[in-house]
Amino acid sequence: MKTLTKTIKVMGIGGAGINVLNSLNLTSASNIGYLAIDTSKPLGRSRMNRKIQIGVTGTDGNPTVGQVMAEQSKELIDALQNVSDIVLFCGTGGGCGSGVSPVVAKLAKQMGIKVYAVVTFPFQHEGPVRFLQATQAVAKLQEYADSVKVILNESINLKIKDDLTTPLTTAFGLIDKEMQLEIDSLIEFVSNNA
Ligand SMILES: Nc1nc2c(ncn2[C@@H]2O[C@H](COP(=O)(O)OP(=O)(O)OP(=O)(O)O)[C@@H](O)[C@H]2O)c(=O)[nH]1
Ligand SMILES: [Mg+2]
Repeated sequence: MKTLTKTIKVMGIGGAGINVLNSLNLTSASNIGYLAIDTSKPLGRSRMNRKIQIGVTGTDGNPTVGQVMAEQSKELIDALQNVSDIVLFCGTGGGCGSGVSPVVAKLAKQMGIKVYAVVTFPFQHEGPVRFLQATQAVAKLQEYADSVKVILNESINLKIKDDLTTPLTTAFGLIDKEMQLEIDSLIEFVSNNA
């Protein structure tokens, strides 16, 4: 049964999150809001009218910096007021998505908001630091969010491994599509389940 009593925030966090947010098919439903969150420049690229810039210096790839920026952001708390459900997404492994997303999920949990996360996990070639940062971010999200869908970038690599000429942007494009499908079905699920 459809209900409009829910107020859903769809949040793209960090570079990858905002890329995906920019390519979503936006619904005009009045109870669904879209929000781009970043700690550095890419926010300028977002076509969302609602944006939160929670830092100016960037994170230098360090999730602890992203975490602190998120914890100090009053705007972030304001954005969670009167929200019943959040669908958040990012690429883990860097500083913004990995640092900010768990803070959003934790705050939301404290406020009684349901959180559904969709995240990517870095390619092996991105190295051990990103791997560790991603692992820690996913663990934190699993602690606070109601559901966490992890899309392994490597799984896309498997699909295209025979074509060594496939550029990274093509791989990211495929991953973005997979994220979009997950996000769309979560929005539908949340909208249709009172
Ligand atoms: N699907 C997809 N994944 C991306 C894209 N760009 C980067 N990634 C992946 O997402 C991870 C995080 O990258 P970003 O989103 O750029 O990082 P960030 O969260 O903005 O963090 P910082 O820039 O380090 O503060 C990377 O390690 C990649 O695995 C993209 O355009 N699409
Ligand atoms: Mg970034």
